[in-house]
Amino acid sequence: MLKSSMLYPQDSVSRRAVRLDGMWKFQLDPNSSGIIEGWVDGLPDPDRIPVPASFCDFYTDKETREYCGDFWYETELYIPEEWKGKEIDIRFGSVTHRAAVYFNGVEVTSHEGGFLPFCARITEIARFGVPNRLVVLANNELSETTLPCGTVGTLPSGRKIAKPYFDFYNYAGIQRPVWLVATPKESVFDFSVAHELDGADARVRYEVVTNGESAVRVEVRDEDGVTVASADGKRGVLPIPNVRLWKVLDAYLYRFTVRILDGETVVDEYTQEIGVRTVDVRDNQILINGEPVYLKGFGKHEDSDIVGRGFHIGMMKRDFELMKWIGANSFRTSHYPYSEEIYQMADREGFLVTDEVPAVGMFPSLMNFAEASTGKDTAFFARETAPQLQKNHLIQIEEMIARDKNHACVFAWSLLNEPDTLDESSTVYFEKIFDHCRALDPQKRPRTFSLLMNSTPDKCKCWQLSDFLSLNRYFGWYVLGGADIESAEIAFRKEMDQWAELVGDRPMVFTEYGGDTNGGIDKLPSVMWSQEYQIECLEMCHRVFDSYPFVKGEQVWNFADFQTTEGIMRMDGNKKGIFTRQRQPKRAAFYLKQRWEALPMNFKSE
Ligand code: BDP
Repeated sequence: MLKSSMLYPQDSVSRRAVRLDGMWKFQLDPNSSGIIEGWVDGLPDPDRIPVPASFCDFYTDKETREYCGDFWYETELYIPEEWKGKEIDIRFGSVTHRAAVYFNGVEVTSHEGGFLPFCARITEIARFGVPNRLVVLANNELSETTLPCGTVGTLPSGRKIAKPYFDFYNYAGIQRPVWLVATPKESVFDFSVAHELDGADARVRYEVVTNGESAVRVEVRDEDGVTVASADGKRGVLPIPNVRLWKVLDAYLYRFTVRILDGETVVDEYTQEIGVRTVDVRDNQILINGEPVYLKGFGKHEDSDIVGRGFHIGMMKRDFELMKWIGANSFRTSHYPYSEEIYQMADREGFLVTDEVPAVGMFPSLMNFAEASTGKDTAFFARETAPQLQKNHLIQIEEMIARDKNHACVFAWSLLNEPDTLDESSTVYFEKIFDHCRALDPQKRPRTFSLLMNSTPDKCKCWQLSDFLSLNRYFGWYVLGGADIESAEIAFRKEMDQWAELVGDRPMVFTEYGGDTNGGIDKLPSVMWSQEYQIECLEMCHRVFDSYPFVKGEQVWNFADFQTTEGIMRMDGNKKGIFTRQRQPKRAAFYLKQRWEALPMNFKSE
């Protein structure tokens, strides 16, 4: 059961939501002495940094950028007198990777996991008319029991450094918006919708959770504000005659309003946009509203200059414009649930989103992307850390589904990225994860996970759990790159022939493929890292995809270059972007645009 409501903050007749973003006090706590020294009552020697943002890339010294351990934030806020009698919360879009929150010196909540929201209820200790002190103790250490997985190293000087089991930089901080929220004592805690189509009509099955017994009424309005359906009660079915469906790249959003009523008086009102659409996987096809869709798009990251993983509304807008320009229709939130604002935009733009939980690094190697092809025997899920890891994994799936379940854009859940699948212990671990997801999702969307190179058809013990298969494959890059690309294609086809024997009626989507490319290097003839080679590598992969009818999607790795841990495999970050980190096209972007604009939405099912 969730500790707090996951509903996105909003103003309504009964609610108020105020952003607390801006310059906050900030201080590192390398000895973890802040609690004993009373920092909960105010930071002794703070700097000031922006919220939301990762703290790392503001600084010019390595120690601060690479800092690993406890760190603190502080701000001051006023609570309006008119809010007396309401429940008051501080809502964090996320704090990476964990946080304890202190309000006026009292611990009000703590939260594990860096990519999902949580609330701190402050009603009892809120002061009106005087400043209130909000202090957050955050921590960015990784371990094998937390998501994502990694460990902490110690340098000779005693300084801790992050050792992620994944390549993206371990950005941390208050990376998403923070809100001060007022809700009535009796309020809407949660709601869900699920859709069925019947000819030209739809039925929206709904369920509302409130914290009281007062009557509930729900209403659906179209984009012109006309009420098209309404019903009384906490659960029921709303018939929408002549429905305008949410379609891929042709979104239509109804407004779904829940009201708690005391007679005719509105006690609470909450409104969210919903798209009416169905999702099915059948006969090697991914079906939206019964119509086959071929996925074109990317694995992405929340990553940009200076603010790191911090939510940046301008960057979000630019990314969607680039995705529309290039002819994409989908993306995966690799490797963690993204900011909520991004799903709202995907709903509006009609993009399909595979929503991924931060289950990455679940493979026993510090550099899984480098050792992907060694195929050595491992058993990550047989370790003694696995039960605790699984507990956290299940909680984060619950929080992710609670947060994102009503988004039309979310058509699938990705439950792991490149985990160990070679040992029986993986199957045991996975089954619980997949069952939990199915049980929690009111729309019973397809579940998948991205298979590492060594999860081959003959060795992988878990692929059967996926409703559609997701493959990460680097033929032509990590495997047989450069002058060997001809052999890469042969090896790729050999593996695909084996899959063809196995997949049955399941579709397959490529969730990663491509190669590192320096946007400044042009070479004739091509060499690895040149822009020309990136195109050749993609072309080779596409030739392979196009020869297998059950391949129903291609999501290139990555949308844009992104920052990583330093290493000999990375030149100031991962350069597999089709766009640079500054969101300008590499040559491959024009090639992809040409291909994707030519592929019909129902490619291979025409
Ligand atoms: C895969 C990972 C991804 C890496 C990518 C790469 O899923 O996070 O960035 O390879 O090596 O192993 O570029």
